[in-house]
Amino acid sequence: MEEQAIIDLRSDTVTKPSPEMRRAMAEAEVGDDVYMEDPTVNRLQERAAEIFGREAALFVPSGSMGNLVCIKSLTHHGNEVICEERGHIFNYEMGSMSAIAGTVPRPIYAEDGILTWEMVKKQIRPKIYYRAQTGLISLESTHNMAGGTVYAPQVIDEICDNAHALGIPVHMDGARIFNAAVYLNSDARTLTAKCDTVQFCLSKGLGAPIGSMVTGSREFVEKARVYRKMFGGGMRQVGVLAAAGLIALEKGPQRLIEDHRNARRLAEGLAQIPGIKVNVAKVQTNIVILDIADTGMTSSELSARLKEHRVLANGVTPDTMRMVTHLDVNAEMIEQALEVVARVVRPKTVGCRAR
Ligand code: TLP
Repeated sequence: MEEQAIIDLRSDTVTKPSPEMRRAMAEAEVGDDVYMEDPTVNRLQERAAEIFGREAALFVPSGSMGNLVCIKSLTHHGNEVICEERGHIFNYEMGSMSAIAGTVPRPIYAEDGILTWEMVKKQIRPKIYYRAQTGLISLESTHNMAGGTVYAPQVIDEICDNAHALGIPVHMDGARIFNAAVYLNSDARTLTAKCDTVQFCLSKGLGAPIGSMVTGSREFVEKARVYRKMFGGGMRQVGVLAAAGLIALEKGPQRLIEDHRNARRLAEGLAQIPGIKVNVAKVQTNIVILDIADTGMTSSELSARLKEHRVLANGVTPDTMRMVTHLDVNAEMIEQALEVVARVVRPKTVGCRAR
């Protein structure tokens, strides 16, 4: 019997470049991008700026560096950055907003990860010289660890209008902004129109092997280019990667709807398995967060058991796990994964774990 393929639900970062991307990479026209002479990178940057309706864009090696150059470009040392408590910039970027940008996170917990102006305004520091100043508000859409949740455009606009009236810029960690756009049947430009800067990833659901873009005003991008170089992110004949990025940007968004469909089916199936709790109604895009507390296993135990059956998924906390759909997981694999989970979470283990 043929061995079952690995079903990798750890993240949409695991996607592999398509044959079309590999061909484009092999044939890419290149130059030295530190001299801004790589024609493929220049094309990618122009296209990203156009799609987002901005003056300019910059190719960066990762989403983390993209967020960091935005934070660094928009703030001063000692400033506070308002963000959501489970947000990526606060939890998964190695403390770089403090270690490198010299800022202090001011996290706020929000149901579903979605901040509102009501919540944010209470955390804005008064304009008194002896208090650290609020330098930036950072939003995340979709919100990864809250389960791929999406900001309604009015909520973003309200935060931006009020923040701008106080002279505070707003950054969008839009690693998965195209998933948000697909969910809302809108477009990335409309959703982020009022944000000062946007970071989005080419390398997640869009399918490129590497890379993110930051976009905003020309003045911002000039600063961001300086900081990218300072952080070691100046790249040379990187058109080989930008070529894949261009395909990701043009073709990636169209198929995200499939990932969303698969995630919903996954959530529905998981919700039927005794011991697993999933709020199916809250699954909007390609991320499913499941509560496994009643399975009698910790997330690392369950991860290990699933791996024995060639299904990969990571824990978020001991009691919760995340499963992410993407272009290398099809509907059939979702059904197979559900069978594996149902087999591994045996009813007799349910409720057995001492809590
Ligand atoms: N997220 C990764 C992990 O780091 C958690 C994942 O598997 O989802 N913003 C958001 C909202 C992200 O989800 C990520 C990556 C990033 C930024 C950073 O992107 P990279 O990994 O390119 O630095």
